[in-house]
Amino acid sequence: MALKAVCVLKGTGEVTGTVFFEQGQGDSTPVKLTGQISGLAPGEHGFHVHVFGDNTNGCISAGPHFNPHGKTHGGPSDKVRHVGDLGNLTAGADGVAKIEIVDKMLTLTGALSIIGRTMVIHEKVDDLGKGGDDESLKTGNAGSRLACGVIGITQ
Ligand SMILES: [Cu+2]
Ligand SMILES: [Zn+2]
Repeated sequence: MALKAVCVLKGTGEVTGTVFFEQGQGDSTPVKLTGQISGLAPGEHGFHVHVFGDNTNGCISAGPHFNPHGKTHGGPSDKVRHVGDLGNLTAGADGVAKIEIVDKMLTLTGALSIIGRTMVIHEKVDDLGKGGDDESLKTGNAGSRLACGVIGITQ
């Protein structure tokens, strides 16, 4: 039986979205993400799992990128990356970004499960750790947090 999770993203502006997660048996199976985010400026926007499932003071309470292995920031296909690093979503002229991601590092089960943590969509493009400054190796210089939501279990 597949494990399933869902995340509804909201912020202080017009950006909203829903992300669906699915994973087959075993925590080494990739996680598939689908869904969409709307209300974005056209172009690329950093998209990550942040460590805390806490939105008490808005998306900022979610803390930094989920990084249980103490690595530097990277892109989803890099060996050295935060577990939460999912790169960028690309919004079209209509402001909608479709999500079609398969990620080998995320898991919905075990000690490093992302359930109870927060998905964040950012204002700017994530430079995937290649920006050449300190901030690039922490956040990818992706700017402010437009919308976020806690990842929860669904049926
Ligand atoms: Cu982020
Ligand atoms: Zn990161």
